[in-house]
Amino acid sequence: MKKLIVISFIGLLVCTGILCNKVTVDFEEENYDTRLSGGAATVFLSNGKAFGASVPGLSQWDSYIHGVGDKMFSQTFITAPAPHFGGLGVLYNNVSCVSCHVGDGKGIPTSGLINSGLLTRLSLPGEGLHGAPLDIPGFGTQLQDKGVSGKIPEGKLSIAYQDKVFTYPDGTKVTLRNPAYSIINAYTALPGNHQISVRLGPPIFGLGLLELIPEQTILALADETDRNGDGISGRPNYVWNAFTGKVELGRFGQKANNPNLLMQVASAYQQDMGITTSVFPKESVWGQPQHDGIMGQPEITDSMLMATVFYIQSLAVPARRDVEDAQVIQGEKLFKQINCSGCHTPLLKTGVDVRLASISNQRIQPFTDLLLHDMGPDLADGRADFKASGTEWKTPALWGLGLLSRVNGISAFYLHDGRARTIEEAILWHGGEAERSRNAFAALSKDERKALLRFLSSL
Ligand code: HEC
Ligand code: HEC
Ligand SMILES: [Ca+2]
Ligand SMILES: [Ca+2]
Ligand SMILES: [Ca+2]
Repeated sequence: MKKLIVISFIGLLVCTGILCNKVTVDFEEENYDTRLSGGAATVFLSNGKAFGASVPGLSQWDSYIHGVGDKMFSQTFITAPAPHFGGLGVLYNNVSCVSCHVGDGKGIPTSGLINSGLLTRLSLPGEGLHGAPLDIPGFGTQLQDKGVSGKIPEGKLSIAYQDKVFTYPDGTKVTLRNPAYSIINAYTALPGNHQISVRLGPPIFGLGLLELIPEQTILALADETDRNGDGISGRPNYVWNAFTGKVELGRFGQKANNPNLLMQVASAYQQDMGITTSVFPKESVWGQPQHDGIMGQPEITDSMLMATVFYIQSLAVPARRDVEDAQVIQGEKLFKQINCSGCHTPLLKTGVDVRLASISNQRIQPFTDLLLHDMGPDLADGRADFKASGTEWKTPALWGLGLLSRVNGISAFYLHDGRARTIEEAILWHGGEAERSRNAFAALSKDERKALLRFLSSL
């Protein structure tokens, strides 16, 4: 616990900007190497391991901790009692972090299978404690679809995809798959008014950099009343931090529903795998019939938890490729011209992390504003998450986009629930605040669309 406090104190210094404010660094925009997506935290890898490299320049000690975290991330946990890596369940969604974040990239959207990278958030309409989604009695706010031997899962997600054809103004057709979700085999009755949000595990590299973007930078990108009239009105989420006991800016999770990596990782252990920590010492099934009501020791130690957090903080970003290709350069211009960049912010600067020079003060190209946007009815899950409404999603980072399928070895899946099978499909789903951009994309010539897609694949 002591270690945790020291580390989070350092984190607090960083997050409150005490350090960030004092440091001003001038970035040279001319002659900058545009391949450096993560600044000094960039690695030149474009193979299946492109998301799994540590940031350059780690000390020997930091490399050691990164390695411990790497083990924690890829470790398959088993049922307690076990001498090592026990504690899985009582109920859980998967047996390891890596099974939902394959190769530190995305998960694979299947239901129920062992490699399913999907999870289903649940709630009742209204607000729970501290503005969180409201628990469903007997289920909590996440559906655990697997259980250890002798325990019954809370239920299973059923997915039915239906084809939906999009026709470009030039007559070209693209078939999208529209998902319909429901929960089947619930272990006890689910209230009729329950809400569900199905989400696919996103990539986890480069997140140390995103955690370091000064809060003022993110807030400055928000335009809640759309003063500049471009149809885009991003706004921040504010969420509960159970560790500090405060409401803080949300950054992680697909609705920016988590304030920092410590909270994100500790809740993943608890909710996704059934592993308790000192941050969340109660099992996810606490208070449900299948729990014995006994709160034991945390199932992993603080140093194991912090190593997992550090592992994620110190994962590098893969460099861009083909940046001098004429088609890629044309695509980049179009990306700005049709205002994709209105949400997918190309360039940001990080603040200071006193432990890690290579992620501090970096010029990065994440292509996200970390803000919430109304994406229209077709993408809506209808479930609020703190300040995020049922139609809002956080802009995802686009770095590494062209490498996703190489990393998971199967195929890449896009959008919050993996419904899109290509980057083009993902764009065509954009609605709401992104409708103008989507329409402008559809109105481009075939060659221009190709150029834009080529640019996105170079990220
Ligand atoms: C069952 C699949 C699953 C498992 C297991 C899982 N995750 Fe995730 N992870 C997700 C999903 C889905 C999200 C998005 C959650 C949301 O939007 O609320 C996510 C989000 C994250 C994020 C935030 C990413 C971002 O860009 O906002 C991090 C970091 C993360 N997980 C780390 C972990 C760690 C560490 C573990 C193991 C302790 C783990 N995950 C286990 C599915 C999973
Ligand atoms: C109003 C803000 C906004 C605009 C404008 C916008 N996007 Fe997005 N984009 C988002 C959000 C939010 C998501 C996530 C939606 C979801 O998961 O349901 C997203 C998702 C994506 C994805 C999928 C990423 C992944 O890993 O799954 C791609 C690719 C993408 N956008 C490209 C573009 C392009 C190209 C344009 C311009 C034609 C564009 N976006 C315009 C907000 C925006
Ligand atoms: Ca457990
Ligand atoms: Ca549950
Ligand atoms: Ca605006």
